Amino acid sequence: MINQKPKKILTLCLIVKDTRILLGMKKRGFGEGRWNGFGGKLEQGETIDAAARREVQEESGITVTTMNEVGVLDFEFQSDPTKLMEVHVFKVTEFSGEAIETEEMKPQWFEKNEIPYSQMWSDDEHWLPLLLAGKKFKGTFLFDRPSDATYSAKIISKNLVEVQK
Ligand code: 8OG
Repeated sequence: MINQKPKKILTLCLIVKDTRILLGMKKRGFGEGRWNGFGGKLEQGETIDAAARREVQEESGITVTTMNEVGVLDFEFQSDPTKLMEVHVFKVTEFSGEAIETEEMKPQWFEKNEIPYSQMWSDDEHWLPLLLAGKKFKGTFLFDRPSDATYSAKIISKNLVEVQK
């Protein structure tokens, strides 16, 4: 039996307004030093939707009004085949409040054509353009090993497809 650990479910929300997207610089923990959307793990008994809204609030100060799930990404790691992550990606299109810096994240608005891909997770340049183009997708990325503050995981293989719903 190879996959003994349960799949870890995570959320990731991208807030998009007109020509811009809000990203946060992760100040600590997993993903530190990279720009990313807002999200994280589910709390005990929490739905994926509720977890996504809570994480946006906690990490950016923004309250989500309208969001849609646009993608599901599976992440696998060659260094640890039992580590499986399933990230539910949401596009937030209506919200209230202003982005504020929190303990975890420093938010900043970027023009859609000036996204700092070189300071983001290596998979983002593949699927984020689909999100910005209004597409839905699902994908699997196999990385060499998990990223940390000094190492950016390399993609060994990927399978990313657009889906209709
Ligand atoms: O709770 P924590 O901060 O550890 O959650 C990790 C966040 O990072 C969560 O929102 C999911 C997100 N995330 C990954 N992997 C990747 C990835 O490859 N790309 C992007 N953009 N986000 C990721 O866990």
